[in-house]
Amino acid sequence: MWMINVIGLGYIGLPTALVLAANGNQVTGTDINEGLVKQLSTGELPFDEQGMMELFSQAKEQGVTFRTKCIQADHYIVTVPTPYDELTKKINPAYILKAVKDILLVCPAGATIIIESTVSPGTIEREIVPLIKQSSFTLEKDIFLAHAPERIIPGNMLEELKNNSRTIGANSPVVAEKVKQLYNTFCTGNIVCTDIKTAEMTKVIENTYRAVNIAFANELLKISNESYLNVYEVIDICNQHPRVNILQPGPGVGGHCIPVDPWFLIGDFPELANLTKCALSINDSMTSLVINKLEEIMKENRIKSYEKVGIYGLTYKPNTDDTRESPSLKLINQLKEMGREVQSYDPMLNHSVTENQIMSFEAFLDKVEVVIVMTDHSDLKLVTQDMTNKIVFDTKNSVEATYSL
Ligand code: SAJ
Repeated sequence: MWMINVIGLGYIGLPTALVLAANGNQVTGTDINEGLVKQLSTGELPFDEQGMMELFSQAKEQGVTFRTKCIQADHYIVTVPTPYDELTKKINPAYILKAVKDILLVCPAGATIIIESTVSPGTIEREIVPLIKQSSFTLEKDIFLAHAPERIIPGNMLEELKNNSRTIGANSPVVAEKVKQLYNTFCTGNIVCTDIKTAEMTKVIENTYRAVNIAFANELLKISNESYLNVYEVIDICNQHPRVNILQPGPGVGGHCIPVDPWFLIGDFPELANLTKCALSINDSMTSLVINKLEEIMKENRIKSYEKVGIYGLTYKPNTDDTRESPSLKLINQLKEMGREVQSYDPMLNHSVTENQIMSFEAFLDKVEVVIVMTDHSDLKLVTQDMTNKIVFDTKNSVEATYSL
């Protein structure tokens, strides 16, 4: 049995803490958010994921606990956010540094600190190693470091946590092997061991790869529109080729990872990461494309008031309640800056995340003439027939619509 303290109980840390506990480890989850710790201690989950309640019950049976402070443990797993600096676009490691400092105040000699948070290549060497050197511990003698970047996707987290292959980076093969054994307590996927900097690089690249490929699909959409071609048909046909797999265009890229991680590369290598920089600007430009198309639709249908426009879907992807960096919220904000207020609705949200958000679908439909589909929730298929007398502008190619992107 491993004694583990997971620090940062967000979208990654919480499921990780629960799955470790459910698989027989002694786990304490730590978060600075007192409210969250209270909520978890009373048996309530802060967000929903398929199978999460059942996993929570198993973890509780195995004695998982929650605290606002780090505790003494053999292994620390750091899953705090790593935002980027708005100005320099470089990684802002403040949360990881705070977590590691807190750990160093309580950890016993022999402990291993595993960073799961995404970091740009070289961050651990540059930022975390000096913290350990300043402490009373000697690195690689009585404190060990590893990087185990997470790979799970919101919406299918628990499946992916268990089945995905993953990477463990440690500068000593012995440490890597030990951390691999820890992850083997719940992960059935292939676990590859490498050094820390390679592990850091692979994680950032995985998300950059996806950002660049989505940008290609988005560029293809613009070119196809200009050529009066159906981009979805073009992509479908191209993807019949055994070595072609083009992604889907859409109204922009959301989530905490794909629109954020590539900036770490651009921030560190501004002269070299040109393709990445261009890809992100293409993805960002999709908001304006939606607005231009909306203007055309309104003109064509003689709709004057933006109050008659409603956005269906506020989350960044279907069937979750996750709105981080959501293209819908970017669209609403950009319209607002232009002095245009629109309505919105999301069947996955029971709390308000923006102004003019209507909580009932009927009330939403009553108010609007144009529905912009921004997220293809499964619920959409069930309500399509209710929208027959509306102008439907589908940015996700998911329903029969009057207009597509
Ligand atoms: N999107 C498109 N076109 C596509 C696919 C996605 O426009 O063909 C958009 C989505 O609508 C969404 C955004 O991209 O707005 C991102 O969604 P996603 O489902 O591709 O990815 P995330 O951000 O939920 O999760 C990613 C995953 N990384 C990769 O697939 C390489 C996940 O495995 C990572 O764990 C996660 O980032 C992370 O935390 O790094």
